[in-house]
Amino acid sequence: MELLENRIVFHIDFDYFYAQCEEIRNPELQNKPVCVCVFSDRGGDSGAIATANYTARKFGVKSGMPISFAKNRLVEQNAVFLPVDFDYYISISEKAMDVMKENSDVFEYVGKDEAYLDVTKKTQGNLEDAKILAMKIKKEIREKANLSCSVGISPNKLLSKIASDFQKPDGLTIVYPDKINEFLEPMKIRDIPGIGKKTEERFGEMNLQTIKDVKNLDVFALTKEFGRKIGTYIYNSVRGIDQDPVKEREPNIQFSKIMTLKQDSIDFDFILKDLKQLCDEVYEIISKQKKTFKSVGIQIIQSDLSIKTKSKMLKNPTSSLDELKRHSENLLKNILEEQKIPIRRIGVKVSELSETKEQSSITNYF
Ligand code: DCP
Ligand code: CA
Ligand code: CA
Repeated sequence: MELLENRIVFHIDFDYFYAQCEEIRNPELQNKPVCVCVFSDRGGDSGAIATANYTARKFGVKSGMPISFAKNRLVEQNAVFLPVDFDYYISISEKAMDVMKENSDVFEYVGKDEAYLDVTKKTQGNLEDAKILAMKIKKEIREKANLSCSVGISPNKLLSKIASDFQKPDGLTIVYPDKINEFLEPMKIRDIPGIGKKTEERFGEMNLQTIKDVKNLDVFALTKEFGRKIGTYIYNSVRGIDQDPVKEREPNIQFSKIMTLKQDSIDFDFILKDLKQLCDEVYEIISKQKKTFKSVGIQIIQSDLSIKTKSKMLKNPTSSLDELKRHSENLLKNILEEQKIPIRRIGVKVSELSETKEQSSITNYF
């Protein structure tokens, strides 16, 4: 068997992703605090901050915070609050993902703004070559997608994930095999991916704060406290041990189906028939692949061939055909309200996909 300790794994994560995309679209935003918001249906400022640029973060704005809190923290800062635009972020993400894919032996897509790359063969296991490759990837992502990202380099996914977060934004952190303990020990337990607030609190009750502190517990104590699976995970993680291979996984961000109407039309009932059929077809694909979706969109191509899209972010992920039809129907109604040019083609899209039954990722246990 190949020695897993001799691997070179990158974790690459885009910096303040949604907010950076907004800055790319409108460079004037760069010097201002920028908050990207998920506004809820209730209107006004109800909803949460998806992310904010680093200027806004200086004022304490964080992902998940209510929009009204963020507004309070940013009064008189000339801050900008924008609604999320997933389609746009995905188009930028795809360009950057292509760069990473081309530059890896094995490419594992994790989400819109991050991926793991196994580059052991490409770099012949040499960390200096790996550093040069990482700089090349950063440069190419900057050129092709205009995007800054942070890279973590180490022998495994766990350490690289922690390392990519270590010097953000625009970071590049290498964890050399003989410096693993030095790197990990001063960190908070919470810095281990998958360790949530509850687990941190339980360690707090035992008066353990840092990763070094946790190393005083043997594997029996840990499994007794957290169960075999999580206990072993923590035991290994605090020692920088992670055997999980980088698994080939392509972005699977969205599914869509599109068809041409029998004749150009702006008639709701006429178009609805086709729309429902498209929903059935999209549903068939995603149910086969056991996916849930959290966003529904429709696209129309008008008789002058120009394109319009509308989408709706749902509160919770779902795999229901009824919901897919209901939301698509509403979006169609919505579009037709202001539609003057006849529609030639119509499409349905689901995105924000996840596995129906979350895979056995450790994070699910916390
Ligand atoms: N996101 C969200 N809601 C959250 C957390 C994140 O909608 N509670 C979205 C917006 C982020 C994107 O996911 O731009 C990526 O999340 P990250 O945790 O990687 O954070 P950022 O990329 O925004 O910032 P950074 O990686 O620079 O810390
Ligand atoms: Ca990020
Ligand atoms: Ca991320």
